Amino acid sequence: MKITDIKIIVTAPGRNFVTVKIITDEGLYGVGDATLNGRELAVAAYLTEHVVPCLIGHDPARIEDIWQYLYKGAYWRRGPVTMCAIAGIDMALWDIKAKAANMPLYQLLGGASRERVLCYTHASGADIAETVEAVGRRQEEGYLAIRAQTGIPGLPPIYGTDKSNTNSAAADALPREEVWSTAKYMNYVPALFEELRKAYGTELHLLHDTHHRLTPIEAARLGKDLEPYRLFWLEDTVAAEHQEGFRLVRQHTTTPLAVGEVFNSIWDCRLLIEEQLIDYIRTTAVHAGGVTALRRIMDFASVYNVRTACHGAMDMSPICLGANLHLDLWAPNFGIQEYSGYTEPMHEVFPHAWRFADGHLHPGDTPGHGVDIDETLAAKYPYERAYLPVARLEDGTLWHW
Ligand code: GCO
Ligand code: MG
Repeated sequence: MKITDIKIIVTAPGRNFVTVKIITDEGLYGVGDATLNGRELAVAAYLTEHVVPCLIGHDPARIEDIWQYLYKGAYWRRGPVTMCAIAGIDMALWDIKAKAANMPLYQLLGGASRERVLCYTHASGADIAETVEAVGRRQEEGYLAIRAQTGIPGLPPIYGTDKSNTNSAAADALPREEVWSTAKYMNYVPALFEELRKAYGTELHLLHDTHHRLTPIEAARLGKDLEPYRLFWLEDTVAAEHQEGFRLVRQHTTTPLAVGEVFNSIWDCRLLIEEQLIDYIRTTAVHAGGVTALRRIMDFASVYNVRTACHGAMDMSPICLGANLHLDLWAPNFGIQEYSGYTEPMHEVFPHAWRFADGHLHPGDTPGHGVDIDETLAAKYPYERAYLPVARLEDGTLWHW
């Protein structure tokens, strides 16, 4: 089999997605997600200009060799743009291999280790009362694990609580700015979890994301303050590049810790996993170099009893979610899968075999990873420049978002 063509498809059915479609001389094709939120066209150009010409005529079965060729062969390693580009190609190649074998991808990885995949979704509100209600609505939809984020009275909407978050494209020509106060946040947020436990009891899994905004000592204190409410995890406490910072957080709290959604390679996870400073690793197929690389991270984590928790917000396309779900079904050290859901046009542009029921996901049994792209429909949603927001402290200092 030979690769005859590779299309890079950019579409915005509510937000921008970059999709790789690899076509072969035997009529089989595969698709992969290469979306990097807010920097989509950088990845599309990387692929079109630098990657696609190298792969025409190659054997799509040689996934590992192509991965190494794109990683080592570029000389410039890692980084989100490079790793998303490699991921798009890699997911499409695994899709082709599994279709050629007439098997769902999880069978090629070693088969299912479980019947279904536990997922968590998002709930948020402007204040504690609104957030408590939002969590209740999600629970009624069947979710068993819910990430709760609350706005802080007196401050404009903050991370995870601004409803326009889903797409800052049309409304804002430039990044929206949010205001952040660590002190106000840390005084307010423990009461949210106290109220959630009062309202819904101890069985519901509750998660919380601080989006890299705390210092290690602040994170340690928040972890301690939240201990009575038995969180499933506290996510992204400190800036992700500051891996040593987790030593201090870990020494002080028994609240489980998760991190890694902005990591791009196994090297970014190494210290945290080797020293068992975290409980969950959040790398995801699109940002960490595809199925080949994510499987390696999952295996490495399994050696240290760190569990998987793939990033699965709406800015990863349904193709990335599909690839993650095959890995989730297989991984012996699976923990949980994030699933924030998609809008109707997104479901239509990316028809998929994966399905949600009773708080769980399943990748489906269609050969390949089971997700496709409807190119005719995709063409109806042209790219629109969009940015993630930025955060500033009350005095104007730029902060982590
Ligand atoms: C999460 C993330 C997202 C990110 C978004 C960035 O835990 O799902 O923090 O909300 O902010 O994916 O593109
Ligand atoms: Mg997060």
